[in-house]
Parts: sequence; structure tokens; C-alpha cells
Amino acid sequence: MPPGSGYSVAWESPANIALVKYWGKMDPALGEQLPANASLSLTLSRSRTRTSLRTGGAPGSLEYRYGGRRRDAFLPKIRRFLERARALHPELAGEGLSIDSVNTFPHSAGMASSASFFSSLALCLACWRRERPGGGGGAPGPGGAPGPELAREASLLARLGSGSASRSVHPRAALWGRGAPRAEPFEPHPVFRDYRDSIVVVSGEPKAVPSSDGHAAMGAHPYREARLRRAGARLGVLEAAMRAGDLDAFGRVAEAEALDLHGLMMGSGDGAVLMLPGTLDALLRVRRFREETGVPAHFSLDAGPNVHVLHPASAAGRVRRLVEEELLDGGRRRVVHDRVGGGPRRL
Ligand code: 2P0
Repeated sequence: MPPGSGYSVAWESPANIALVKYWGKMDPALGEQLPANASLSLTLSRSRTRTSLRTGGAPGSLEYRYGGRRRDAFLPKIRRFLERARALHPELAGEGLSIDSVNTFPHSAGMASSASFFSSLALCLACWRRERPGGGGGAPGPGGAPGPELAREASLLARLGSGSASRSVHPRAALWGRGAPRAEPFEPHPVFRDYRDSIVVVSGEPKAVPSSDGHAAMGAHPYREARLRRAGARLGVLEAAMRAGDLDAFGRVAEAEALDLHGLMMGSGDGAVLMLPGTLDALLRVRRFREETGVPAHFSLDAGPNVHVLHPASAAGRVRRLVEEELLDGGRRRVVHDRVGGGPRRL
């Protein structure tokens, strides 16, 4: 399809929750957005972004809409992504792009959307590269999942928009190695293929500290070396636990990593505190519930105040009661009962 002729494509892609967290990047001289430590995540199902891409218009032009409405505030981050993508694929430079996205989770829920957004956009661009004249084909039709080659290309592209987005292109779980240009699929024990993540929205306000600042603070962090050693050791434990279906070992790593992530932020020069009183209250209640009932529910956190309650499908009813009775502040908080999912889909 020649430039300007109005090719369009749409993908829906999920968020993910890292268990060993990506926190800190390599020296940019080695490459853009390369992680200083390996991370391993579960791919979610309900928390998704739908993105459509249309080419045409003036070469190099860019429009972004959220749910059909122009949203210029997000343009700088998209521009930076496209600059990096065009350096890799110069044929993109001749295209005017119009992008429209919408989240399936509430926009004001304070939940991370950059992973689901940039992975869906990367899949759109990777499809355009295949389906333009001379592109070689190989993209799935509507309803399809990306094949291995498309997923590889999209993971690398997605990383250039947001590091954690590199993991969202894979179903179930993804491993992004230290310094690796893309994430790889990780096949966990069957118990994790249907694992649940009930996300308690402690605050829907925009994040007080952008993740990019948190990553940057790791460059000269006093605990940097110890963090890198610890993340490497935990990855080994987590991989083994996720292959064996060892829920206790899995949960110990998930909780320790969530606390380390926030500890690292609190210990950085700016002393960033992203937990709220309700966050700490929820974490302690999840632990007490586990101790009292023996149900293997564990918490995780992203770089924000919301609490992920991870648990096997067999505990879904008991965890739902815990969430509704103890974690929603008398109905003033929302929860998204999410679960591990099958990855992106072409729309
Ligand atoms: C992660 N997070 O592994 C970690 C843990 C949040 C908590 O990576 O600067 O949006 O675009 O690469 O991926 C969130 O930061 O950062 C993040 P950039 P990103 O998911």
C-alpha cells in the first residue's frame, strides 16, 4: 500500500504485572531502554488498551486521540517513541500517522497503561511493515494472536516506548533478560495459566512520581549494586517456582520485590513515597489473611499505591470476600478482578 493511501490496523494488548521488577536501565550509550536487571511478569487479561493506527496525511505528521478525542498531552512520549522506531525502521519516516487508543479499564483508575498502550501500538506498526507493498506478509487476521516472529519484532519496538511494554506482547508470562532488546515468552506451570490478580485501586490520582524518574534514580542509587545482585538471585528462585508451581516461593519473591521497589524509591535522593496509608493497610491485611486461612494470596505493587492481590483460581471466592469485606474501604475503592491472559489480539 503506497504512503498516504490510508492503511489502517488495530490491536488490543494487555497490561502486565512484574514479579521480579525492572527497575533501572543500562547506560544509554549501550542502547535505548535496556534493563539493568532481568524481569519476569504475568500477562493480564482484563486490563487492556485498544489502539488503532491509520497511515496517510502529511509525511511525518502525527495525531493522537484517546477514545476519539484529541489528547495532545501524550504526544511528546509518542513522538519520542516514533523517533526511536524510525531510527530502526526508516520506512516509517515517510508516513503520517493517526493513532486512537482507549483502555478497557477505567482511565482514572491510576493503573499503568503505558505497557498495554505501547505494546498495542508496536503491534500496529509491525503489522503495517508486513502488510505494506514488499513487506513480506505474515501478520494474523482479525481475532488472531501475533505469531512468534511478529511478537519478537513488536516486543523490541514496544520496549522503545516503555520498557515494561516489551513483556505485554506474550501470553501468560514473559521474561525480559538483563540488557536484552526484547522480552521472550515464558511458559509457567499450569496453575499460573489461570492465576488471578485482583487489583485494588487505592488511589486513581495520577502518579506522584513518573516511573522514568524512578528508573533514572537507580543510576546513582546507593543500593544499586546490591539491588542488581538481589534481582538476579530472585529471578532464579522465581523461575524455578513458576516452573514447578510452587505458590509459596512465588509469593515470597513477589512480595519481597514489591517492597524492594518501594524501598528503593524511598531510599533515592528524592525520597519518593508512592504508598498511601491504604496501601500499607491492604498489604498487612493480605498477609494476615494468608496466615489465618492458609490461602496462598500474596500482594504485589507497581510503582504506585494500588495493590495487586495474586492468588490461584481455586482461591478466587475467598479472596473476593477478603477484598470486598476488608480492602475496599467500605465501598469507596474500586477493584478490577483480573487474571492471567492470552496476550494481544488483532481487532
Ligand atoms: C516493571 N515498572 O517491571 C516496573 C516495576 C513499574 C514497576 O517498568 O521508562 O513505563 O518507559 O521504560 O516501563 C514502569 O516503567 O518505564 C515499570 P520506561 P516503564 O514493570
